[in-house]
Amino acid sequence: MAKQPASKKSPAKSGAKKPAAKKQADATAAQDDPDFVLHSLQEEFDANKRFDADTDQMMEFYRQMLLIRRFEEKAGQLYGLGLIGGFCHLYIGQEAVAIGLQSALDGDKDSVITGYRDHGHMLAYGIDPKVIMAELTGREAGISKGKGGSMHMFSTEHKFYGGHGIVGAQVALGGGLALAHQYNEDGGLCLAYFGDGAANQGQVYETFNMAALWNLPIVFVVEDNQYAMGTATKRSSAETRFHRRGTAFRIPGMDVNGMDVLEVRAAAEVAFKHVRDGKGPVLMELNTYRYRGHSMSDPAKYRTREEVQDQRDHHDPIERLKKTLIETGKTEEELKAIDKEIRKIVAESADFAENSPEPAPEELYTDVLVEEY
Ligand SMILES: Cc1ncc(C[n+]2csc(CCOP(=O)(O)OP(=O)(O)O)c2C)c(N)n1
Ligand SMILES: [Mg+2]
Repeated sequence: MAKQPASKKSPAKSGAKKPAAKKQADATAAQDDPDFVLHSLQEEFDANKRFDADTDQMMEFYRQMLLIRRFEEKAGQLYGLGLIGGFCHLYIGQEAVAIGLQSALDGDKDSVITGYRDHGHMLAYGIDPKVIMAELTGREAGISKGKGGSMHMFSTEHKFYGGHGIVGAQVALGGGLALAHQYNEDGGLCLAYFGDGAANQGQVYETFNMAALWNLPIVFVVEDNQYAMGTATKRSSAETRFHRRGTAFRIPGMDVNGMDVLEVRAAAEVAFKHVRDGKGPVLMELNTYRYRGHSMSDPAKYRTREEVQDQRDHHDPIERLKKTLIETGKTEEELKAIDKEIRKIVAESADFAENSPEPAPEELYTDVLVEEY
């Protein structure tokens, strides 16, 4: 089969201020490389699936995952008390994904975008839990001034671009962020998270095509938590091995246990290096599980209690790391002390949120448009 001439592979030709000509040529070279294999990254990852963390690093991962867990439990309570309005999607069970991946980012350069299940991704940046809880409860001190709520958190300071309620939309927007990284030559990559349900959206594949064609610096992450609302992946998806779905676009895939933070981090090292080396997008499938219902209003009757209990008992990411830490000489007491400290931080964030004022009514008219017309 004849290959496309190089010129046909170029992105938008005219309006581009700085056409990344060299990168385009590289992209074509990669596509024409007869040795290019879609599972090459998987093989590299399989050769060493455990990130070589020292005890301090593991303790930090433990702290961060526990912070997400306790924060989300508290958010669930506040929702029950009527202090959180609208929708609220908890991240309990999925903590190792955000921590394993985001701990490998370059905070000064890289961008992140996700869907509405976004509290954990914010906390993974080390953003103060107080401003996140204030956002959830719709307070002025919240990170989006209390106007975004649970689903629309945002921090340009951290290059965190939301927080999106339209399933799958963040993938196309992530493609745009990656194009900006390439265009501005800032050396950053975009980490675009989406769910197993979102993975069936058409715009995801349009983005895959353009990202591969233009060799964009983007890591696509499918957080396969086994359900899209009440529908199990096997009932909604013809191909549940999501990492294979980039094959048609020559995007290498990686299959990762999202319940093991050290495995997630090891996978991140391989994927991010590939993208940073200018070799184009990667598709990662992170196999995980959400313990709670889709949102706070979901009684989760579509699965058995035993199924959830089995995940908690045998696959919990925090318990898994705790076991490793104890094997390396940490004591139960030391780990309990961390939990106590985190519960205090979370309780303080809830107090702060409850005692903060709501935004003034005039705020309804701000932040609507970027500029005035
Ligand atoms: C375009 C669009 N269609 C439908 C919905 C309603 N909806 C909200 S979440 C959701 C399920 C998405 O599941 P998944 O992508 O697996 O993400 P998860 O909630 O499991 O994190 C649906 C269908 C929506 N918000 N946007
Ligand atoms: Mg899902």
